[in-house]
Amino acid sequence: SSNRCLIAGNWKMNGILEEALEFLSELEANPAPEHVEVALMPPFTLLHSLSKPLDEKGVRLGAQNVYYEPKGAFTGSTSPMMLRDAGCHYVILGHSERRDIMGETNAVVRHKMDAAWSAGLEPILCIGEHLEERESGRTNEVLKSQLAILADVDADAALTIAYEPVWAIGTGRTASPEQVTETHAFIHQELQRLGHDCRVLYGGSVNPGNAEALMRCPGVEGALVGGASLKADSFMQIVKAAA
Ligand code: G2H
Repeated sequence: SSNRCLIAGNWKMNGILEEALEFLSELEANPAPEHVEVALMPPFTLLHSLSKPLDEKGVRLGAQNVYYEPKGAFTGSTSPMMLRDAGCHYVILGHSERRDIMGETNAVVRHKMDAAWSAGLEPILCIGEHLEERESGRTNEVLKSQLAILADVDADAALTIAYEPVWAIGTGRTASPEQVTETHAFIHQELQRLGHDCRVLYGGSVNPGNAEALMRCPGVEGALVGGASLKADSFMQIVKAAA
């Protein structure tokens, strides 16, 4: 269903002000089709400066992480209210880079989701299996345990899921349409069992060349785009492929 479709750009640890301004000026030439929602997750340092110009272009703002405490002596951390104050609608949580590099557990991710909801943010919860998990037939088991943190969450909580197979992230290797269709069907089934009807995005080396085939897969309602979101031109090509 196209009005549920979201294309979100995750800049990860990339982007200084000069590059962000160039991105904005290139957006002028590439307006988004009306029935696709577009969002951008730049680093924290760019949130305040991008909030107004992105809003004027109908692009929603998001952050890539948040801390679960509301304020206080937590050097280096950012609270959910700070993100709201900077104009964020979304916050990415549970990205595999944070799980694998920063050691975030499902319990920490759930704690952050609760904090995000209390500040009015919409989490984009990332889930996904590692290569050895897929190869040993444990994909569904891993996804099920990552989704289990939603067990006692209100059915109407604002939430988007992003399925990102870890072996397809930044590797240039994408899941095949068959793998994506099969895995998204499992995720939707699991969400339904848990009482949630939320949007499920695909992420992992999405680019202008493969976006159309991926976005056509049943159960795929948008994309979380990393590398290809750094340039407005390729990002907007992906947005158009989803239209
Ligand atoms: C997956 C994705 C965005 P990339 O992490 O979250 O990144 O498109 O570079 O694989």
